[in-house]
Amino acid sequence: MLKKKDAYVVAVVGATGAVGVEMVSVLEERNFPVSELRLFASANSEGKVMQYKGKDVTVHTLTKDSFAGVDIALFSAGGSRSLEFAPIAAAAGCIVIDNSAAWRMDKDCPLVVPEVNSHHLKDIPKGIIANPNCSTIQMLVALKPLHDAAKITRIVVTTFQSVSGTGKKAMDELMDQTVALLSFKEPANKVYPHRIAFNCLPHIDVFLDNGYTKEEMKMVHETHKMLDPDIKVTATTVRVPVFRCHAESVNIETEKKLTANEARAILAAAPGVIVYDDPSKNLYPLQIDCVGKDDTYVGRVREDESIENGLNLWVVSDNLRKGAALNAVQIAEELIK
Ligand code: L14
Repeated sequence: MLKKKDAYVVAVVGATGAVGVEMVSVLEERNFPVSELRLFASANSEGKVMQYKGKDVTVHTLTKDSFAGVDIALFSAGGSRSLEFAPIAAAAGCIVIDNSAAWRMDKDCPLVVPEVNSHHLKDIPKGIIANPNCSTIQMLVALKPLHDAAKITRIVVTTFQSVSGTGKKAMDELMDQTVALLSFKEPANKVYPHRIAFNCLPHIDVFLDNGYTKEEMKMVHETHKMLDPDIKVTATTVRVPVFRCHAESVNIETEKKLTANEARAILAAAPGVIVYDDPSKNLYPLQIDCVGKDDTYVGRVREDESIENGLNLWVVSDNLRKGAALNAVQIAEELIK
């Protein structure tokens, strides 16, 4: 679908957002072959100037005519904008890689983590590829090699998600509330329904009729679409007062027995995974240490002694990098291979 070229016209839609900014820097860092970078955002960002490879690039208002001549469009501008503009971009001839939840469960849109299911990129009927949910991405980067080795039958996951997933306003809210509380002032909350500073909220995205949140059900449905529809998955997603990086407590049950040592060896050899696990030295992955990192870090690997074949893992990754911008750029890299 994508014509091979020496370099591509790349658009970033939602360029001024937390993920958009990261997309621009990941394109630069990885030296993606860009012949021209076009940045789009909503009207309030019109005329803003961003930097790419030492040059100024002006941000323009997204319109229906923004996509003429664009080869690859990376979208991170929210679900409703993706629903409206991704088909317009695809009709103009570009391949869309969309970071929102809008197209993920569309059977004609591949949902891809390159380490897990890059083969799903063979067929892109709508010209739209979906970038999975941040929490699902890092969980599957860690679980794919274990599934290949021992066949996972059930996953029980609890997430500890940073506020940057919600965007810059939420990062400001955590900062402002923390400053207010430490200054003996009353903190205001606008972004979340409750205070996030010094608190955890068992609530990410909206509640559904089954009592789960949409974020929790994304982890179920996206795991089925990308890894294996037969795995039983249940999730609890929790917002924690951390700025960046998500952590996850993941319990798996497998068909074949894996010892903790075997699991660590499999993970150490897996693409995109770093095992960081030495309890004798208090070593385990921490959200504050994974900021800006590309890999998914796994620690606290141990056998679940309550069942025959089970493991517990602690999985940490940067939600704005592997959970969003980096994974999107890696999909683009797969397309031009
Ligand atoms: O990509 O942390 O579906 O509030 C939507 C909720 C990303 C994270 C998605 C959050 C998520 C976001």
